Amino acid sequence: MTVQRQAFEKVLIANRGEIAVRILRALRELDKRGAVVYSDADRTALPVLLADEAYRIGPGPSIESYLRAEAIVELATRIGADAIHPGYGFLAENAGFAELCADAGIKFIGPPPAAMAAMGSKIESRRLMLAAGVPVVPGGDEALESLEAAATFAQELGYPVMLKASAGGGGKGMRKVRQPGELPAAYRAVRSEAAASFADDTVYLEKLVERPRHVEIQILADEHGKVVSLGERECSLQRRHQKVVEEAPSPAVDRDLRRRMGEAAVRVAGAVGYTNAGTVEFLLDSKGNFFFLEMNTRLQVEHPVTELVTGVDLVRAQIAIAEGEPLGSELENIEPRGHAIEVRLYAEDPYRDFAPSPGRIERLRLPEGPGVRNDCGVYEGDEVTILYDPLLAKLIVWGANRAQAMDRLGRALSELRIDGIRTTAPLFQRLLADEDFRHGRLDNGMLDRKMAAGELAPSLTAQRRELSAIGAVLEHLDQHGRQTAVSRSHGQRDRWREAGRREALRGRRWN
Ligand code: MV4
Repeated sequence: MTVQRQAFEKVLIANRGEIAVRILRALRELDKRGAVVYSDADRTALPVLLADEAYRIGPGPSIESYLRAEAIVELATRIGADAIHPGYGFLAENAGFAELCADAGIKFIGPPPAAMAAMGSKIESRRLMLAAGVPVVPGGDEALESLEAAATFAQELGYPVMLKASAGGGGKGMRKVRQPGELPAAYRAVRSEAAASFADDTVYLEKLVERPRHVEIQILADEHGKVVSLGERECSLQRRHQKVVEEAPSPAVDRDLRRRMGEAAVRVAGAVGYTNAGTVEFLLDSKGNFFFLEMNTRLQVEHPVTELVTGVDLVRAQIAIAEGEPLGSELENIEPRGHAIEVRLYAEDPYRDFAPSPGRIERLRLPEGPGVRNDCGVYEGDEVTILYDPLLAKLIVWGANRAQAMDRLGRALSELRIDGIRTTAPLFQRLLADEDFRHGRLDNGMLDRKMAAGELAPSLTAQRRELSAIGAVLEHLDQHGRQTAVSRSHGQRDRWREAGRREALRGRRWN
């Protein structure tokens, strides 16, 4: 294998928000120039302020800006960038974009286009995994051409089953089928959904795995044929396929299971000629059986929890791999040290069905101190638009064990302050008080169930505190109106107390 070795001097980041900031930080540490693209809506966004160079790429809507593959590659050529980092989302898993980069002589910091394409068809990737000796959910490895074929095969597999679109992924285009009577409607629904969403209506069947965990393995693969596993992340706390909390290691994975899942993930990467950073998703059932689901051919949002328990800087590793560096032997057989938890701060109101909450961030105070990391893409005074993914920031904590990590998270959340917009922050204090979460009893439907049951609703004390804060301000206004002379002679302590009351009203903290 001949590998191109090239030290990058300038890297263009084809992304925005917290991940653009994360990549800029890695480049700065490596003494490389970091350039970003930005849309009109992001003219004054944090990555633009932090970058060495910033270039307008188009109007606000991502289809006219961050998704303009050709314009971004042309820009990279024009500014003399050696490589493009796609981050996650946007063009990160677009094999055509990776090809455009290659054609222009720009290194795409990610896997080869063929490895990305191999993971596109679920039926195809299932066959590949079976051949590579990687466990997949029992099911069919051929397209179902008719409802009759589906019914026959479902009977053979045994109900309940999961009907899936071959071109699907990330939760789109699938239906649980518990009994034969439900099959016709599910069959029609998945086929038409798949045709509409993916322009490919191929469907297949799997045995339904009940209340599984989502456990994924982080791998790194260099361009010299070496692949290593950096262990797992537990990502079962999701809301409608949107992850909300991730942790490493998984409370359900011991050393032996970690080794077996790691070996399977390494075989997955080998089977498709993978290079760079990637994630292999598995379903883990209640008996400790794991099954390959899909591979994410990009850096993931939740990569920091792996960084905190392994000490490996994944973005730095991605850049080194793309430069042609071989992976060192220190990356073999890494065991997690301590425990890390990430919570995602979305500009959404968790108590209004996660409705978007755009607006101006009036105040932003991020927690600090031992074991606390903020990957934040916004600043105080920033405007949050509804044009893009609502992820504002990630709060990640590390502790010597899971209990200490939870204590840290609670302490960090008590320091966190975001005013002006609603965020998912209040949810996490409630989650920390939940017995199932505390004991690590998680599955991929748990968050939806608990939200629906109102188990994570704001506590009575939190609601009472909000009301009493409002009351305190009303009382203050009343006093202030009648006793101007007295309030002018207020001491320092009183001014602090008044300021606190005002903030309490503005902040509307539920925690
Ligand atoms: C499943 C499953 C249960 N049984 N397949 C959801 C996303 C897509 N990658 C596959 N998914 C699932 N496939 C069988 N045979 C349950 C899910 C699933 C899920 C998986 C991972 C994380 C969250 C999830 C939420 C609901 C359903």
